[in-house]
Amino acid sequence: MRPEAFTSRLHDPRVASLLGIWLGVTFGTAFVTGIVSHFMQHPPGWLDWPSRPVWLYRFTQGLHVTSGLVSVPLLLAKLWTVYPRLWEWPPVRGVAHAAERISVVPLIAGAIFQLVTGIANIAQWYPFGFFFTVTHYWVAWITIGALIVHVAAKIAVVRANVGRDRAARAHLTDRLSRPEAAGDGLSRRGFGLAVGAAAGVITVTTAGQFVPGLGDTVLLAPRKPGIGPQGLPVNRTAQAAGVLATAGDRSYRLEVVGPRSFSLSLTELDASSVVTVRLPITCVEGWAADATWTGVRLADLLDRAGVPAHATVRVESLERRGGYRTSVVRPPHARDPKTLIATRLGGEALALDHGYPARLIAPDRPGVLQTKWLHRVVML
Ligand SMILES: Nc1nc2c(c(=O)[nH]1)N[C@H]1C(S)=C(S)[C@@H](COP(=O)(O)O)O[C@H]1N2
Ligand SMILES: [Mo]
Repeated sequence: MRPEAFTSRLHDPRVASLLGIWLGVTFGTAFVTGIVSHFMQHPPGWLDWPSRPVWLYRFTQGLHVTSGLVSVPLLLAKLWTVYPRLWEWPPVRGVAHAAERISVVPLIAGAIFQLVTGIANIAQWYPFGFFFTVTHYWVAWITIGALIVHVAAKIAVVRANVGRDRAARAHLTDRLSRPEAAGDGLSRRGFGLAVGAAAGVITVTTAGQFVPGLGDTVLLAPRKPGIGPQGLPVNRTAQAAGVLATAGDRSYRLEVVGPRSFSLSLTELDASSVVTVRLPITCVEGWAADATWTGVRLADLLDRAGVPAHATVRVESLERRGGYRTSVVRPPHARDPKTLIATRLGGEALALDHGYPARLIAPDRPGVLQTKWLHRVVML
């Protein structure tokens, strides 16, 4: 376990520093975009997310998932590069050194946890007993806190390692293994190319799920834009949501509850002044798919019910259980002329799995808030 025992040239401080910089970029991106996604789904009282630009959430969430996936080869490479450090001797050289070493534990544990749970969520695989979004959110804070401590502790070392000043590098006591020339196995350049190629392949085969027109390159994602009923993926089917009987019921009516409540049958809804808009569904799992929706403007229904312009409303599904059976719509979205209670998709009646008889579709909004199988709109 002495440093001489690790003969690979890749246990090298410059390699570790370069990987560290890239990981800082990808984890920083995933953190910021993750916070955006969290506060879009759970906005504090003082915050009204804008409903424009239409593509904003598609962009931030696509970046979130892509930066997380690209972190996988980077993190594995980094852990390989630095693992001889585990056997560093003496294990601690004072308080600052001890603090720096201990901060690496939540950093590594948190980073691995975030990547594993994020990928499990994309695969809709929940072997763990906790609720994904809440845990993923809180562990993000722990991980980013540990990352900031780590960057603060290492910034001087990284500067010296990647800078042009060779003298500065020579002064470093921060050696991972024997000095340069020594070592065997893969060269540093070969390693860099391999890690870069892995990151590149992951980007190309997953980013197409949110970049318009690149759907055909999506080889690694479990759901692909363009594939599914009416050319659109489905996350929760009507059967899974337990709405097969209620959604198909001919006595269906949409209730609008406000100062002047009223209700409409599906025929009446279709006969109202309908408009057609092109908007994406943007799932938190990273896929986005454009579609053409036809329906009544939510704002028109709210006006008719006498709901004031500054009011917040809630849309409610026929679904009886499930975390996404209702969603809150604040004024920027409720009053946006592109926000519809849609009854048609691509010119046809909505498929049962896409929310027949009626669903919400709004611009710049996470998929989890695009509630399907609507039966009530309530002023809060
Ligand atoms: N009632 C209800 N609506 C829902 C959901 C749900 O589970 N229940 N899932 C949401 C999620 S996570 C997404 S991504 C979109 C997907 O819409 P689609 O299945 O029509 O593509 O529906 C949303 N609407
Ligand atoms: Mo979703």
